Amino acid sequence: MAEAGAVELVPASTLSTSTVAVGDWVEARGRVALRVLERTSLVSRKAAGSSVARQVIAANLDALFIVSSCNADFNAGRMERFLVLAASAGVEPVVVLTKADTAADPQAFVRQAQVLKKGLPVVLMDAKRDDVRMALGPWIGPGQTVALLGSSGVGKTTIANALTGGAAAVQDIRDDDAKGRHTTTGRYLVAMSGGGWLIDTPGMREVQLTDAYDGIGLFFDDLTQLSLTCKFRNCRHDGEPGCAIQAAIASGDLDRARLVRWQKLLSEDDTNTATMETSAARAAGRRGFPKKKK
Ligand SMILES: Nc1nc2c(ncn2[C@@H]2O[C@H](COP(=O)(O)OP(=O)(O)OP(=O)(O)O)[C@@H](O)[C@H]2O)c(=O)[nH]1
Ligand SMILES: [Mg+2]
Repeated sequence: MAEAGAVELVPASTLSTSTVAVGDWVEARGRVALRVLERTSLVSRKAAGSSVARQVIAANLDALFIVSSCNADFNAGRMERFLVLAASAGVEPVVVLTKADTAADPQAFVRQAQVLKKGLPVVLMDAKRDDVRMALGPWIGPGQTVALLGSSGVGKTTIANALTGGAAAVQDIRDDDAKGRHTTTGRYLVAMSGGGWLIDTPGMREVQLTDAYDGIGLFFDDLTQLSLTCKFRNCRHDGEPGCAIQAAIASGDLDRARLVRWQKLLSEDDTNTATMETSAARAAGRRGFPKKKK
């Protein structure tokens, strides 16, 4: 995308297309893309399935719209993973709850999302009928780049169409379990009608973390801080004396389920990051690079 509109570029021989992500800005001469400009943010996850690769989702985002509908799709654990992805990338998260028109008590979903993090913006809407541009106004506009993430069928493309004036395909979800049909199949960037850029993405079934230690620490900053006051530095918060986390649970200040989720994400991130480092080292060894010292 250039000042004059969409331009099709060819990569220079020195530019590997595998290093370019949706949302990247490139320096171009004529129709030749020379290099990727420095990114302000990069949202990524562990690629789905058993692969040990990291999948880049989008570059240079200012805000991430984490979309869920007010029905069986809503899942606090999955939402928390999206929130950690945003924290890892230093991108502002916004929870967008669609299909308010179909729920008996939509505010119950708002409350469940709000407790995930103090001060988290949560926007409730009927994406088909409400003024979506007004509802998301604080995060969109000239110079802003935003992306929509969430499961299939939650209304990401419905929101994208409202913000861009486009008519990308949307499709009904299944009646029995509210699951979508994976209508959007690629990530793409479009100009928003009021300025700024929007990235729509295909529905994600699974969000596995990798290299997200800092993001988990930021998202669970209250637990991170509290654990620093445990008697033992290597406290596992599992019955050791002087454990500040267990004390907070006992006094009702901390929900035990949140501790379990924090530990689960840390352990998953640790395993995935270690596996990825090992496979990168192996690949480097195969290419004849020196192996990492143990
Ligand atoms: N009633 C109601 N229906 C909605 C709302 N938002 C989206 N829908 C409908 O939900 C269905 C799925 O919407 P999409 O926008 O295709 O969902 P998506 O998240 O882009 O799905 P994938 O592309 O498969 O990831 C469509 O039939 C939409 O018309 C809403 O707020 N209320
Ligand atoms: Mg879609």
